[in-house]
Formats: sequence, C-alpha cells, structure tokens
Amino acid sequence: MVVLANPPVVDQIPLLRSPGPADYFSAVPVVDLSSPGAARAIVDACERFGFFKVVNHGVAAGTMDRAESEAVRFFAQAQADKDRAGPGYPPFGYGSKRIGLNGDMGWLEYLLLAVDHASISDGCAVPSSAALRNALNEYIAAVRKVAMRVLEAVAEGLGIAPADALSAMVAEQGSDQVFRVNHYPPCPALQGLGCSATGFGEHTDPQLISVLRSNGTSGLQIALQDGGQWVSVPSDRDAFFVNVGDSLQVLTNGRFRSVKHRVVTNSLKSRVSFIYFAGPPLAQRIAPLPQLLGEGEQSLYKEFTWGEYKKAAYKTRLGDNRLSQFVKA
Ligand code: GA4
Repeated sequence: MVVLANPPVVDQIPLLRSPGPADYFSAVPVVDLSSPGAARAIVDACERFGFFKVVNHGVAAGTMDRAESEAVRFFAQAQADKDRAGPGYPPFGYGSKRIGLNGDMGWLEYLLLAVDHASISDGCAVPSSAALRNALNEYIAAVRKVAMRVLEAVAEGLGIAPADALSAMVAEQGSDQVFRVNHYPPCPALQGLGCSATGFGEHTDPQLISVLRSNGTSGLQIALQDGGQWVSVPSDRDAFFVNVGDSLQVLTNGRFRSVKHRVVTNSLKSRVSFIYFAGPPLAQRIAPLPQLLGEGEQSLYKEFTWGEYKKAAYKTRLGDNRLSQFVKA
C-alpha cells in the first residue's frame, strides 16, 4: 500500500503520470526570429503543431531575469500577504489552486493581470510593489513586441495583406491582452510514486496566440495534433514558446489548430512561467480572413465577436472543447 507523506495537500488536484525521459519531445520546431525564413517556418509549425519555440528574439536576458526574480520574491511572501492581493476573481489579482470560475483546480498559485497598451492596466491594483510592477512592465513591453512580430510573420507567411492584418488586432486601442505569472511549487508528497500533481489542466487558449517563458524547470506538455499523444517540452529559459489559440484557428478557418497543453508539476523543483495572451478588442469579429478562403470555401464557424467568445469561455470547464459550440453544423 502506498502511504502519502502528506495526503490532504493534493486531495483536490487531479494526478497525472509523471513524465519520463521517453516523453521528451526533441522535435519542437525552433524559429529563429531574426532569419529571413522565419515567416515560412512559423506557418509550417502552426500547421503541424500549433506550437513552436522562438530564439534570437532580441529580448534581453536581464529583462527576463529581473521579472523572474521579482516574481519569485512575490510568491515567497507569507500566504496571508499574498491572499490580500486576491482572490483572483473577479477577475484579476492573486489566485491559488482555483482556475477559472467552474471548479478547476491545479497545483499552482498565480497572478493574473490585465494589460493596457504595453503595461499592467492602471485598474489592476495588484501587484502593489513598485519593483515587481516595473519588472513585469518591462517584460510585458518586450514580450508584446515579440508577439507582434510573430503575428506579422504569420500574415506574411500566409500571404495576407496588409502586413499588420493580425498584429493590428492586438495593437489597437482596447485590445484584450492578459498577462499571467504562474508559480508551480514542488509537490514532494508524490515523489517516487510515478504520478504528479496537475499544475494546470489540459486546455487550449482562447486568444490569438500566447507567448510563454519559464524558468529552467520543465513541466509543459503539448498534445500532438496527429494522435493526441502528450509530449513534454524541454524547458529553455532563454527562449519563448508560442501557442496557437482558438481565435487564430478560426481566423485561418482551421488551417492552424489551437494546441492542447497542460503543466505537470515537479516533485522537487518549482516552476515559474510568464504567459502573455494576445487578444483582440471585445468587439472584434472573429471569422476566417477572406484571403484565406478558397473559391467557394465556407467558414467552418458561426459568426462571433471576441467578447462573445470570451463570455462563453468563462462558462466552460478548463478542459472543454470551447470552439465546438461555434462550429457550424
Ligand atoms: C486559459 C488561458 C488563460 O490562462 C486564461 C484562462 C482563464 C482563467 O484562468 O481565468 C480560463 C481559461 C483561460 C479558459 C476557460 C476559462 C477561462 C479559466 C477557465 C476555466 C486567463 C484565459 O483567457 O482563458
């Protein structure tokens, strides 16, 4: 019989098989953002995986390091101090274990922040520490530029004019950008048992794209598009990882598919990740770009705005297929 050292700590969190060396995915597409072939490589990766890694992105290591060390300092505070910065709903601030509004749980704590233009929204009182806020703002401004370049490259690779057809949706006044700092503490109670706590359960992101950066602790897994096999993404603290979200799936009429992903916690090491979610303004119509529809080709999806999709998303459970209710019969 297996006796957990401290069973109640994980009793509400679903368990996953611990990843082994064979689960590591060595074929993650790597895009050199400074190379002339970046646009083609991005489109290829989006079609095959809905996921890729970005190197030579131009973001200074110091920007990432400062944001990471300030985030680590925030999460190291006493629980009571952190709880004063939350709860995460409605809808922004500090949250612990609860994800969304419908009962999803993960072995993590996080900061969920609204972004206005290129920094944390003035409406977000959290984080209150100037050092953390400044470090995150410097990071957000930099990662947002990476997201814009990726969206421009997507438009170029797909042959869409104007070049800013996609990036303008995020650059516009009123665009719905969100930033998340996730801290997955180690879960030693499960060490050696072959299973791990779910850090963030499987889901697709509703936005256009998400740009992730983590410390050197792995844990991110993606589901491969042919067959759905879960593979572990080797961590790389110097790179960004980009996910295709549901909205870009619709804009490309399913040519790109949003990638299912999740995070498995480590029994010994904590993982800290930053994710920038590039969303359009609430009134933006999300429908296939006319230039991508072939002769006589119809949209696979019913008409909706980003605001309608977001509202529907918040009624779903994390792992639900949120797009299915918008697929034409
Ligand atoms: C997934 C992507 C982002 O983290 C997020 C998440 C949001 C939340 O944590 O509040 C959601 C989730 C995400 C999709 C479905 C709903 C909403 C939790 C949840 C169960 C901030 C987002 O935009 O959508």
